[in-house]
Amino acid sequence: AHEEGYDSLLQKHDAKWTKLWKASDVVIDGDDEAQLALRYSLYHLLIIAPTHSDKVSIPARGLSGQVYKGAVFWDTEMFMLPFFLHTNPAIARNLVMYRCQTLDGARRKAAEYGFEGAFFAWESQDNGDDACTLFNVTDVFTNRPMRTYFRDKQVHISADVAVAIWQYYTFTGDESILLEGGAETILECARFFHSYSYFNPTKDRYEILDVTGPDEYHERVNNNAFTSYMVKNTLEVALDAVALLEDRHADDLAALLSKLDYVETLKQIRVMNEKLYVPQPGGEDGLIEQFDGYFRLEEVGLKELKSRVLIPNEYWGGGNGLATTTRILKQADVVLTMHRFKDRFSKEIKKANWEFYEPRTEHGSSLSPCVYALVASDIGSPDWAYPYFKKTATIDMTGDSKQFVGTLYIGGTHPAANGGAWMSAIQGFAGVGFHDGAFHIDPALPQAWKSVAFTVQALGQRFAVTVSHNEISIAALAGNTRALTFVLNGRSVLCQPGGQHSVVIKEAAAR
Ligand code: IFM
Repeated sequence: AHEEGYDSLLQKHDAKWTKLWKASDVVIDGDDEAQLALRYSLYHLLIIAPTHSDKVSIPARGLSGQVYKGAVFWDTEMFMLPFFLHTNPAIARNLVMYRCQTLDGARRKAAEYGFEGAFFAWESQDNGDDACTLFNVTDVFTNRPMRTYFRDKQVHISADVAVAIWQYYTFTGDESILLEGGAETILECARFFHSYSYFNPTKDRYEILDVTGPDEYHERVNNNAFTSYMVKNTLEVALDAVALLEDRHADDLAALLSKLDYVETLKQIRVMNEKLYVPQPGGEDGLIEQFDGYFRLEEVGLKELKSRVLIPNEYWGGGNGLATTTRILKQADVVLTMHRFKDRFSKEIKKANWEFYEPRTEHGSSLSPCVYALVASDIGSPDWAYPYFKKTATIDMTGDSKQFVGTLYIGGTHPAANGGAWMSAIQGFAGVGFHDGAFHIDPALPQAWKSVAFTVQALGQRFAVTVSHNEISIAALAGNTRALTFVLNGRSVLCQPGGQHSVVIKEAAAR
């Protein structure tokens, strides 16, 4: 470095950051505070992203401290991956490959619990082994370790991983990920769920029992909505991956099925996919019950529950926590299901569930507010979304987050919230989605925002997008080699290399 000299190093540094910001920046016109907070969030994601290796991923507190032992959670797949997929697919690939590289750790964990396939670590280390301890909360009343079931029962982690791999493939078209461990990982996750599931002969259906969903205050529940939808999605992507390989890489598929001894399993997975129970919106109110029996729990307001706290930082979950016997949830669960599977629910159903679950959500996890922002934007209520976006985007600027669970300090930076801030702005307010090979843009900007401009990419093609209250503009960026379809507020356009399109919109009215 000394030999190269300060000026040259500074120039290189500057060039690198310019390139990164060009791909990742989001420019908000009309809201300087949001602009600062969002850039701050993106900066944090960029400085901890593994650009150099596909054997590491991003831990839940980045590199800011020792809490969670530097381990990787579902935070990465669920809340950070979308930003990288849309802006920097090489990093997205590294994140996804980390899971493929740690498949053996997930196999070890499945075997340890007596299951088949791959059960990913709740707190994943370098080799995929689980850093999560069985007693990971200290009871503030007795000062004794408390049994929790994060490690044993948050099985949705294997679904989060499998679906992320497929998402990477559909977003980038990069089939190599499937051949380099992606397909194997997806199939092993599906196999895990088959072995974990219970076939209910009376109801002639598979069920996913004894799990802990995102809402960690209610452990070991049956038919948790989020978990069951994600498991179903895992089976679907496993079958999609098999169909794709059959079509395009038949020899690789045959070798994989034989290596994994998977021919029988594949048949079982097809049947399970047909017969898996996923909780549906019920009754006149259209609510999805978070898990079996949730509606029978005590109805109590958050304020009232807080007034029952005896010792600051006492844990609300576990066997006898304050929230355990009530309908108060730690973080978005059913509403996260509404976001992940937005096309499977009507606006009315999403609204009803948002309105029901929001007042009952403590937002005790930094992963929660952005989900409420996303679904509020999706139903055309950006002003409901805005405070949740702000909470997410400013979390590490204000320090306004939970700092202790029991006696454990859990402060530090919050990369999942940083990713959630990007999601709320781009997938929420700007209304960007990518599915079936096309970008869909249905904005619902908050009042304060005059416009938002950003870059997105998919299938190797990059575009500049500007969204205002009455117009969406897109422009293909230099280097594009093929056309991509955009559905802008319901109107379909084919954006050729070098192409530009604008459509006038009646914002939110279309939703
Ligand atoms: O992964 C999260 C979990 O959902 C809630 N507790 C903190 C974890 C790490 O951020």
